[in-house]
Amino acid sequence: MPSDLDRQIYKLLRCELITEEEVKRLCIKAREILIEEANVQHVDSPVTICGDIHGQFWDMMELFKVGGYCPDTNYLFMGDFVDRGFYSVETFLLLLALKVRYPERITLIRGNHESRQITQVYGFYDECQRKYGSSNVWRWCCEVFDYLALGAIVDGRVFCVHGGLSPNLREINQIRSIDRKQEVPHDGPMCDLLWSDPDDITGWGLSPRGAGFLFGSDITQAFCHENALDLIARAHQLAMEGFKLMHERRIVTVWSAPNYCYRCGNVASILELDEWLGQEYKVFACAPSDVRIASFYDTNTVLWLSGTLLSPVLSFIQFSFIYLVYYLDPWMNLRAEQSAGKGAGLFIPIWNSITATFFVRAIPTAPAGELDILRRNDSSDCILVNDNIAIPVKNTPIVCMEQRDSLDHIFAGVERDECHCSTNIIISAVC
Ligand SMILES: [Mn+2]
Repeated sequence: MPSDLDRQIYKLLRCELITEEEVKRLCIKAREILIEEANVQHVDSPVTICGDIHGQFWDMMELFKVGGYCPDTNYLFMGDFVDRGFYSVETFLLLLALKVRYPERITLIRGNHESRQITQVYGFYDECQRKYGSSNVWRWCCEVFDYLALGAIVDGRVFCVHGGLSPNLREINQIRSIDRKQEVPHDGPMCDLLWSDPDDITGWGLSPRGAGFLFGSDITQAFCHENALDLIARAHQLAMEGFKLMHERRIVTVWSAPNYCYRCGNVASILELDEWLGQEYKVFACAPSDVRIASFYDTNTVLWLSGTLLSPVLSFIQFSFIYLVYYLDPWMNLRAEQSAGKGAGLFIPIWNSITATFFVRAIPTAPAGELDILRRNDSSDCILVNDNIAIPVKNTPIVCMEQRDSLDHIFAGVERDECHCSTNIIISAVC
């Protein structure tokens, strides 16, 4: 007989929600486990190290396909489980359920997005509201965030952290004295560990993120020497090839969100450390024929679609707007993130509601002959417009398919499921 927890894991593996009551119990249980962990948790090899996931649930399923399933494979996730993607709730709850079920097999450390302030701006808060109708789930998850470890060390030789180093921390031992059970502070060593980035500079530099620091090769070398480390593994920065070695291969960025934000066109990777700490990077692409969602677009506004067709003139204006928004939006978000650092205020929510309004309204005006239906496991049907932008049916999310083809070229040798697309289905068939 599977336990309640196993049943919840099966549900979450299918990307289905568990009840609010179950979330509450799961979070309490997770906190009991996490509170026992050290600020820098000791982990034994072999272990598979993963970077940012950002709520891209189906892409995380790709990760498990490539890396093996928990508990057969030991995992270390370096934070940023939530925000931006469309399935932050399912993603984080699944990882948390696995943590409670197999506490020795999976290690979760905190990213800068595991914070009350950041999740209110970048999507997790809204997603909890939308999926549960209240902010309870968000609140309980944030309480769990406060207990996540700040780093981990594999066999005493590989230091893992979400962001990077801090000018206030010369030794790993100093991290142990931090009181981590709090919201991520705006500055200080705890903040730096979650926000800093390696860079091609000497010494320390100001971070354009507005939090944490930039640090050069000399800093990395000194830290590794001082703490007898082979390698620092960190996440936090998009790497188009999935990972990026820097500072004479002493530090690596591991990035595990393929086609980040459903539009960046990057591949992702995981780092497998064997018993002898040998490194193998496994690269993977986004989930095939999955719903590629722009998290920014509130899917509820899509519901108006059924039955609504606009006048031809209005249609033309709006259809032009869609392209404007489509190309401006990634740039705007990037700009916002760069200048955001510790809280972007109202900028992103306002921009998102503008884009949501126009993006969604413009879509049904596409010529009917160019619409295809994309199907995935019955659960997420959507319509492709010009092979480029897709809109949902039945309240599934908006998708951008643009990078699909280019990725297919890169991964010609990699086995992938086929998209099942039927052609030329007119819009009336799906409304
Ligand atoms: Mn990050």
